[in-house]
Amino acid sequence: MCGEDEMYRDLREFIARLETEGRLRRVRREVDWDLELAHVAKINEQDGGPALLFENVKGYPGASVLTSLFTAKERVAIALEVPPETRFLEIARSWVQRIKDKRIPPVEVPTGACKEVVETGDGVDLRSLPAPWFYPKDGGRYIGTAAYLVSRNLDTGRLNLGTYRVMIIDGKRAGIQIIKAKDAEIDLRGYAARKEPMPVALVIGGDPLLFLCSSTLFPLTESEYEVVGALRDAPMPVVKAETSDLLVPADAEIVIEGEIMPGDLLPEGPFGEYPGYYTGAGAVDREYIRVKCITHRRDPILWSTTVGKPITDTHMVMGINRTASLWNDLQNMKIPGIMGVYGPPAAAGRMLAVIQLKQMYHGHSTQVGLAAFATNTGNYGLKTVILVDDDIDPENMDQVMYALGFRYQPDRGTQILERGRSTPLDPSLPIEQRYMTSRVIIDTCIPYEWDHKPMPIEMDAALVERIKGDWASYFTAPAPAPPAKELARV
Ligand SMILES: Cc1cc2nc3c(=O)[nH]c(=O)nc-3n(C[C@H](O)[C@H](O)[C@H](O)COP(=O)(O)O)c2cc1C
Ligand SMILES: [Mn+2]
Repeated sequence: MCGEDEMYRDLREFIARLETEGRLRRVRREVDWDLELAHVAKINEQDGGPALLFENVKGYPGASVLTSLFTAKERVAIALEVPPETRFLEIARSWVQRIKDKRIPPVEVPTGACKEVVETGDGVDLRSLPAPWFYPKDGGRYIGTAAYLVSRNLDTGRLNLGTYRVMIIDGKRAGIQIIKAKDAEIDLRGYAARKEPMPVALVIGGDPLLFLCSSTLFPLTESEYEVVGALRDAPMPVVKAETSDLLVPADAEIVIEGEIMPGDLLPEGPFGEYPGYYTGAGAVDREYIRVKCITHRRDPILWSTTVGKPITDTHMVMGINRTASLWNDLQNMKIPGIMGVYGPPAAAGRMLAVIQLKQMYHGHSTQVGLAAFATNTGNYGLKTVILVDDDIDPENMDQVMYALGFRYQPDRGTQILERGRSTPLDPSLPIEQRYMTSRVIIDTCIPYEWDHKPMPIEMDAALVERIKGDWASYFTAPAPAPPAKELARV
């Protein structure tokens, strides 16, 4: 047990804190995993409701399902140990500062709560866990929506944590959507060359930061375990898996161990995804996990995120982690003058970003726009960068609209780039051609090179100070005395 107040050992400590503050409710009524559970969660989220812990899932005594954990900004802030009212951009700033030039490797411990129950051989059945069926046209029950896959790179030995959706095919097989060039897909290429299966562990639970980081675009060489360590300022306790030398978080809820055989495919999907549409091509043949062993807590909590139209968990999670990782990437490029980065959750933090800068030289704003697309984060599917001057708050949409309305000049301020890496989930692209996208820089900054810049209106600073210092007096002063003489009637 870590003991310090600064971090959550596991999902349960986080749940307990949320519950104490009225930010999580238990659902005790029986709920069907077949659509009902996900629909209750989604309706709750549309109303801005709390996190939900479903304790009575039909046919699954003893297990529960957690949803809507991160649909509210306040709960994201709490997971990152900043005050709940912290603005989104400031939560991201704290993330960027905490991992700057710091990595803390995990520490191996002998055993952990994730091993309370160990199922192998005939005992292995994915359907023994209460995986929800989310939307009517989904291809199956999705057990992995807030899960992360642990894999090892054969060349470097680096352990990767990546969130990729996982659908139950049958008791011992689960389809997984690892999009091309994601870290686990690159790991898989190494095993493909050797014609060997890749050992994997699909994990649910543990410190919520594990999930926030497993769904962040860190460079291929980085281990998410070490970034989580830096964010927590303490090493992540891990244990050896049962069937491989992979390391899994000791305090996880559920660990599904197995292997992926490169090139061996089965249909996965469709799934009602976060762009608000089912995945383009319906069911697609993909690699799948052959499950060998399942370990879990005695009363496991299956954490799930809702997907579909914004704003769901998925949008908030990507909103915060893409904002933080784009900002972190830009910071690593050492470009001066970047004051703030904001990836709005409604665009999942990743299709569009607003970047605030203090221009310092000719071409500075164009440099920042191009740099955003060249980062590890922005290279993957970022389509629109809106550049704003340093007096515009990128998180304040009225101010961004002001900049777009008054400072933006379409011919000068628009630069289109034609061929960038896309996400196959983007519904703005034809279904069969979704790996490449165009991009646009929308520059609302007043040009640096103008000799005659528009003159901004400012109040008289000394007067503002005097008025503020004496504010109450404007409302408490006695009524003015009546005039001495009655005014002559006209
Ligand atoms: C809820 C959620 C679901 C996601 N599902 C997928 C998915 O099915 N496939 C995928 O490639 N990426 C998915 N992502 C995005 C990846 O998690 C993200 O790109 C991450 O960087 C992958 O890890 P990696 O960089 O180690 O490959 C999802 C993200 C979230 C928040
Ligand atoms: Mn990674």
